[in-house]
Amino acid sequence: MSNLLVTGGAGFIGSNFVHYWREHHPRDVVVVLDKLTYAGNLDNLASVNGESGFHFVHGDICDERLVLGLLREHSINTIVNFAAESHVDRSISGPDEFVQTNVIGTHALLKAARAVWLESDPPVHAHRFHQISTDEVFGSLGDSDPPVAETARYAPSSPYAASKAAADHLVSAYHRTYGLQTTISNCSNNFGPFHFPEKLIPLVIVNLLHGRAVPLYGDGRNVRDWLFVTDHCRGIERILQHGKSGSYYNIGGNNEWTNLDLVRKLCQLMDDAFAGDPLLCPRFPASPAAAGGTCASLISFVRDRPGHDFRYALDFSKCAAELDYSPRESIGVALSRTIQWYLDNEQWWRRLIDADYQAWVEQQYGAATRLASR
Ligand code: NAD
Ligand code: TDX
Repeated sequence: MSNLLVTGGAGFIGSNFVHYWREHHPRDVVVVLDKLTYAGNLDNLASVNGESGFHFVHGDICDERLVLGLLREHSINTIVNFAAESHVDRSISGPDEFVQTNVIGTHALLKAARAVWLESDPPVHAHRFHQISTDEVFGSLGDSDPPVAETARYAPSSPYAASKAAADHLVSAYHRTYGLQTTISNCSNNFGPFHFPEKLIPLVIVNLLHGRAVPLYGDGRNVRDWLFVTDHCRGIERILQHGKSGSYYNIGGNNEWTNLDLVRKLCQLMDDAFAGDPLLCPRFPASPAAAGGTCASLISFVRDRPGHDFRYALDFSKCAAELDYSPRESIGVALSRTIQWYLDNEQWWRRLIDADYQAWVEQQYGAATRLASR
């Protein structure tokens, strides 16, 4: 039995992980520590909040004393660190918070873990610090480059990626220098329920429903590898259970798409959803699909993201061989399920489309891309 501290557990992947873990390990204790930034949302945890064995703590990972107290109070033996500023575009317009949370915050967690697990009397021998990292730390690939393995050099492009790379180096240093038991996973672009609608897939879904332009950066030829969030959670579970301390593991999706092809696929799936459900037309009358048109008419090319990485792709053969990991979800089915989740949970994303957020999106990409509100 484990007692987990899940930092950033009210965000997109963290909350999916909490649900996954509670379902598969119901006897474990799960403590979520989350600052509830714009990206953190207690609604994501509504179905578990108040249950026995689950605790939510509103706080900052940079607060080392708070973390020390939580590790002791709940006899935590596993930390899974999802907490981060996670949006590349925001890191370009304001990098400071990325350094603060992603670097200083991870270091505060490491210091607390070292104090409680290694320096207390008696030390906690069976412990694990797991860091959630990203494919972005490896930098951009060309069209014909092979997918990157764990041994590839870190070459981050954006302030976001650089802050994640710095955090990973600190985690690795705490393993080599102090003997902290650590693992790091680098994963591809996730998608699925509870994804904040500033990231490509949920932004496209919400804009299509409102007849708003879908902004594709540059020529739309950049490539991302897509991973359904539940596959990611299963990969993390394997690493926590069987991963070797001090190791890095790639969790890939084997699902490379150009942004343009992915958005076209989403448009097609949305057209199909409207064709199959007459109730969607009165709910979302501004969508082109409501008037028998096609959602693809909303695709619009906008100025490129500065330093936009061309392609990411992960070689996850180590995870497959050592941990028997492979992604299970097919992209078509998983995208349809994701669209359906957004259709079924309109209240969830409506609340997020507030004035502050709209102002930020508009400032970044122009009025045409602004999300609609009621
Ligand atoms: P997210 O932005 O949806 O969630 C981040 C969460 O961290 C939020 O709940 C936020 O409130 C919380 N948080 C932020 N600063 C905090 C602080 N100082 N103290 C405590 N909590 C804080 O992010 P996500 O997409 O769920 O990503 C989770 C992790 O996975 C991140 O570390 C990210 O770098 C990594 N990752 C994400 C993807 C992806 O496709 N989304 C891919 C690879 C890696
Ligand atoms: O409006 C958009 N238009 C567009 O063309 C947005 C939001 C994105 N894009 C492009 C940029 C990327 O090539 O789509 C691709 C995906 O963009 P994001 O959803 O912003 O994700 P990305 O920048 O690839 O980073 C994501 O995956 C790696 C997560 O946000 C990171 O946290 C993670 O580390």
